Amino acid sequence: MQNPDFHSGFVAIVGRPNVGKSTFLNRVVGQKVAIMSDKAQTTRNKIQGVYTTDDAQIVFIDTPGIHKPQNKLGDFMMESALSALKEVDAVLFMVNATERRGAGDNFIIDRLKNVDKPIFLVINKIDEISPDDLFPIIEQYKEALPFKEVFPISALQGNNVSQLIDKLIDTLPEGPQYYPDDQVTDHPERFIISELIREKVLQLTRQEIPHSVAVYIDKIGNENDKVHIQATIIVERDGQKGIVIGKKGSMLKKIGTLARKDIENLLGSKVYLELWVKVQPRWRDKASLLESYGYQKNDY
Ligand SMILES: Nc1nc2c(ncn2[C@@H]2O[C@H](COP(=O)(O)OP(=O)(O)OP(=O)(O)O)[C@@H](O)[C@H]2O)c(=O)[nH]1
Ligand SMILES: [Mg+2]
Repeated sequence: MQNPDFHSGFVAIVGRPNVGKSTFLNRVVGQKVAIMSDKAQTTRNKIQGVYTTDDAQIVFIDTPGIHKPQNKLGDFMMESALSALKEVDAVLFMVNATERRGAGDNFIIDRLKNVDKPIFLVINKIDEISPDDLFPIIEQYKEALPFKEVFPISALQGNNVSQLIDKLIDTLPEGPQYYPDDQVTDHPERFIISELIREKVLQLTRQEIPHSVAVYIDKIGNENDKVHIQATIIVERDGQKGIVIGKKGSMLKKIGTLARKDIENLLGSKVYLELWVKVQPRWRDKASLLESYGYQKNDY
């Protein structure tokens, strides 16, 4: 039977691109549910990560980094991020300890002014600064909002993360267990598989490629003792297709090998991954294509 003092709730993680929101989420749930890269605007959809103990369940909502939209995909990402604020019991506003407060942060702070929920300021990447630098960083934000608490953390190394979780649990109301103990995300495997492939493209390519890529899963089936996956990497121009394929297919092979390992980890079985590359001009500005590549409203 469920513990009568069970605490639960939804917590949004918002912040500028690249501050470490997805890294934090993955660390807390102990599994890669959101892809990560050093490129800004890695996350494109809201992604739930579920953290469950005997006494509590926190459903974190990782969101796309908030930035100025350049196309319909960007509009979609911003709407996903900002809509998360309406659905939650608490908010983590994450900033990067190595960057000064900027226009992007101020834009988010303005949105948070209308949010009537406890807001935690999370200063991430403290492994990259000296402890003496922390105080001036806190000073930059302290007056901006009535933060419930300020937590300097390192999502990468884990410093102070469990303290933050304990405090969040204290803040959340008594409530039901929304997801079973063993469920760590709301997204179907198909989505995570496409994201793991996109992550490798992001990590291995540069310049305009990361922003121009979508991944579409054509087929998942069982063959002998392997899972056979066919997927298409969508880019916007022929030149990008050439880069993703690489010399004699070398880049596509690298992407495939790394993605296959991650997908095997996820599924717990051997995988045969077949990748194709297709050019779809200006897909980021076409509503119908956005939807078919998984960027649709109410994405959970
Ligand atoms: N040194 C250091 N690097 C970190 C830390 N947390 C995240 N990073 C790095 O920061 C980069 C961005 O991490 P993500 O988790 O993808 O950031 P994000 O906020 O989800 O980014 P978007 O999805 O683009 O908004 C990656 O290269 C991470 O390895 C940290 O605590 N310390
Ligand atoms: Mg992210």
